[in-house]
Amino acid sequence: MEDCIFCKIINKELPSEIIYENDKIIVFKDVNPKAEIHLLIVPKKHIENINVITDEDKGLLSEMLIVAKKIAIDLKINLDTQGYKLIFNVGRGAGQTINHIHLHLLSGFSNQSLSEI
Ligand code: DGP
Repeated sequence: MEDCIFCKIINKELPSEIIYENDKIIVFKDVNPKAEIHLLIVPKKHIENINVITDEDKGLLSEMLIVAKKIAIDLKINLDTQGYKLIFNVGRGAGQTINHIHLHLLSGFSNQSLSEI
């Protein structure tokens, strides 16, 4: 997608702090972190949001969760003391600003309201 910021990050046309990458998924730091750890898990396939996924995307979406888990383990996030949240914003009304599916992984909160993420 020509005008998609995340497609540009995926194609390395825009810089980002990449944490993990495989042939289908990239993970990078959110430029405007709302928690100590704030990562975006992004499929390389351009899909606007959860509302337009199809059966064909089942594998990709489960892989996003598997990657989230792997990263949480790699970062040694303790589930009892810290834990993490996984969030999809779907649609402008829910705060989606980038129209390319992304899963927020957040961990380490001060007093952040969920509605601000
Ligand atoms: P959402 O509001 O759910 O669409 O989340 C989009 C997130 O993407 C938001 O938290 C800020 C982040 N973001 C926007 N532009 C960039 C960028 O150019 N680089 C990075 N690393 N993150 C970005």
